[in-house]
Amino acid sequence: MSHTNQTLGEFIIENQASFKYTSGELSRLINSIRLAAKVVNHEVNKAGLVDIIGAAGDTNIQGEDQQKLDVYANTKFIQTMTNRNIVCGIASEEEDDFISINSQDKNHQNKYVVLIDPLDGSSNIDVNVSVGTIFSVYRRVTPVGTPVTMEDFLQKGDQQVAAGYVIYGTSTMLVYTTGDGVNGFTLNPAIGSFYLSHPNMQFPETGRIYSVNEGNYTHFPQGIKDYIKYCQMEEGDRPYTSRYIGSLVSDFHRNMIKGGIYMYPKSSQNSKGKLRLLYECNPMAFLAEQANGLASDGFQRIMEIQPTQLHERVPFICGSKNMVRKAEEFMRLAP
Ligand code: AHM
Ligand code: MG
Repeated sequence: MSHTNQTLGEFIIENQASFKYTSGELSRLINSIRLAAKVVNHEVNKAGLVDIIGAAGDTNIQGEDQQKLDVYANTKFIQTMTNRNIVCGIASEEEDDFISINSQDKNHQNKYVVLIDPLDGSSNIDVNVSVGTIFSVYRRVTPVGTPVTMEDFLQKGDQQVAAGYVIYGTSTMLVYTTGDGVNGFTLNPAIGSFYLSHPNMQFPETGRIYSVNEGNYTHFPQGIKDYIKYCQMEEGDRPYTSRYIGSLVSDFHRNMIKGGIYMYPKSSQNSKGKLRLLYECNPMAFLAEQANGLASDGFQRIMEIQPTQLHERVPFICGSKNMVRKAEEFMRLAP
């Protein structure tokens, strides 16, 4: 079948045999994410029309204001996966603790846990800028049929079996990997189906875009300051161009297509940076590596970091191989 008219549903069925474990459970899981993505997309698209934008009046565990759509997306993704009896545990940016899902049905004792940022970049919602959902999937390490424990969630990124994001942008896309490359599907809103529009996505080895919040420049480590100056220097294919949306999914998506580097370094105010290892950096790192890119904390592969807490943060440098390697060189010289 030509990829131009292949739907996500068809793609999942056709590729099920290539998954490492072929019980169909992972396929059902991706399918439930696809469904929740459509529901959230419908809500995000009308955010400007109805009284749903604005803070929900609550704060999450990190003390940030929750937007109404964050709460909505969180509920929808959790509901969809819980009602369909698809996973044994869920951790979310919007939930203080992980959720354990205990099936009484012996035939439905699930193996997978999902970690999710239901609506990343949500400070952009009020101004009609693209936001996204990020997800990461692991096989549980504790025995099937018992309640999940923290151990099931605190796995290194290189243990992920699937990861992806939904970008609610000028068009809505679902981009994911199961460890066999990265494929992107675009939603046809008239029909309500995702179609394979970006098969086998790859970061160009070198790009010309750097994405970083330069407002924090004075607080960055010297290595990052030096790398930014290098990007701005007139030499060879430089100066590079600067693009920063402030919405990780959108910045990553653009860089993957055009070639570039995204950085959220540590700073003198924040020794671990801002982004969360488990449901922001690890899934993006898995996608990046599957798309010929790299993801690093400046010194080591993101996916080799042993997590110790559900909501821990980590400095994040991700994108085209040659650019990430160059940034690491600068970091080694001036950490
Ligand atoms: P959020 O999870 O609270 O939405 O924060 C994550 C977002 C990323 O999408 C984005 O890249 C980053 O925060 C932007 O942060 P800043 O505004 O500090 O540049
Ligand atoms: Mg987030």
